[in-house]
Amino acid sequence: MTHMITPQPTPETSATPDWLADAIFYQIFPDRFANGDPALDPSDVEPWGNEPTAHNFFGGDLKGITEHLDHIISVGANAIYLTPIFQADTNHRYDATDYFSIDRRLGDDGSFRTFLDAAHERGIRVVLDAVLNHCGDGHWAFRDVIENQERSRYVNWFSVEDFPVRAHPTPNYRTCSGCYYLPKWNAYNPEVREHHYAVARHWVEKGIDGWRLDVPYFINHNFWRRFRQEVKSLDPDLYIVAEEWREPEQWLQGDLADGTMNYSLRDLVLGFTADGTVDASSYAASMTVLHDRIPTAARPAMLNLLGSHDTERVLTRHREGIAQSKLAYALLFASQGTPMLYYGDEVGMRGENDPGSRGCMPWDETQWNTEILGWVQGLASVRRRVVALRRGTQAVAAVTDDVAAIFRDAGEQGAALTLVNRGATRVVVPREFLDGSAFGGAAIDPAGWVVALDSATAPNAAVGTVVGAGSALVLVAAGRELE
Ligand SMILES: [Ca+2]
Repeated sequence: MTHMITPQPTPETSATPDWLADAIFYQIFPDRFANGDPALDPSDVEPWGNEPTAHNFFGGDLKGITEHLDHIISVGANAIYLTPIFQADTNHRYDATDYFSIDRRLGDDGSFRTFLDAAHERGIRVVLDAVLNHCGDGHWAFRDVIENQERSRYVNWFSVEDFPVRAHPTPNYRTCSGCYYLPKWNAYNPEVREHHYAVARHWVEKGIDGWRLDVPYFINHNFWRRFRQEVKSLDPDLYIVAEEWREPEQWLQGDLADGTMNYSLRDLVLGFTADGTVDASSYAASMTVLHDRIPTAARPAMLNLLGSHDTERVLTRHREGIAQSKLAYALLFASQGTPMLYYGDEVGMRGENDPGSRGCMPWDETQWNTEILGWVQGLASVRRRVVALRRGTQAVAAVTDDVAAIFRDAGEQGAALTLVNRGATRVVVPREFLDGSAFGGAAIDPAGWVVALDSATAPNAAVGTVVGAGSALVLVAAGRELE
């Protein structure tokens, strides 16, 4: 009998969800956001606000998030990305022990239902973390392998080299990046794939609005192609966003993810506002290259960010520079793609990279930096009101070495121009940036701009055409008349 290999059908592709153009995300690390139910705290819980370490717990939970949805609304966000919430052993929960249950320290199915309903009632969508490359060494299937060794029913759910299974000094099974407590799933095993797709369907059926794919580059594309089909067949409006640090386009051809975490944009913005390694010309040129690498349909679905649980915090990266941090936020909210705030950055939290950036959200408002909060709220508010900032095309140019300009054009629906001056002197904005010709001849009435937001503390006489030293200016214009 001849064994035929069935040709693969053309991969199914689908459009990116429209709601992403209007979304502003807020990322939460659940152990550190708010403690709403002390009864769930682990016995070794530490006082809220202590130094975060790789191992300590602070008792944050789903009830705490539910109780603070008004804060998320007040910042201007309408979507939440939660890092993992399933049963696990660590505070970060990237080591799932059971993907079908909520971690007992966070709550249960009931508190998840309450949280999700409360979020949806307020118009907030919820995206969860799909950590499917690896689990924790406490996962029931891996425990079974430890217990029964080569006789385990689940032995081929992992990639074990020889027996007995050993974690030290070097694990003899595949892991995530050599980490012994993160055994890697054997994604080539159909049973594992079915388990993972069942996880995806389970939480979609509970009502979530999307999945963020953790280290998707460690699993083959066929796995994610089918993942997308499974998820999108339940609801094409679900958002799939891939973690990605350098090469976004591989995920964005319509068959894998809708968008990626835009760390490339982060590098450019922070290079310009924080590090001084990127001047306005190279910022503009690199932003244009990045824009052109991303397919048109995926551009509004990119998840733009300045920081996350895997980086240092925005204010820390700017060496406590509040004015410079505000410039970075101006560029974030001016850019095409959905902006994401990392919890606490909006009130000026500080923190070095993991574990420093995973501190406890301060709920004593006297500890908040109201200048940063007011600025972020202002940017979010303008973005909500101005169609061009959400849905306009994007062109980026340099006015001087220190002044970058992002032009967003929605034609009849208006335009927006964000100017960011990191330099020490005020700059008069040349006419070609106001009439649109610097951005490819968009033909805007140069007198038609209105100041929507200006971070300069001192008023200046020619406001609207001058961007102050170390400040950002957001201009908006009504739409062009049809010719
Ligand atoms: Ca708690």
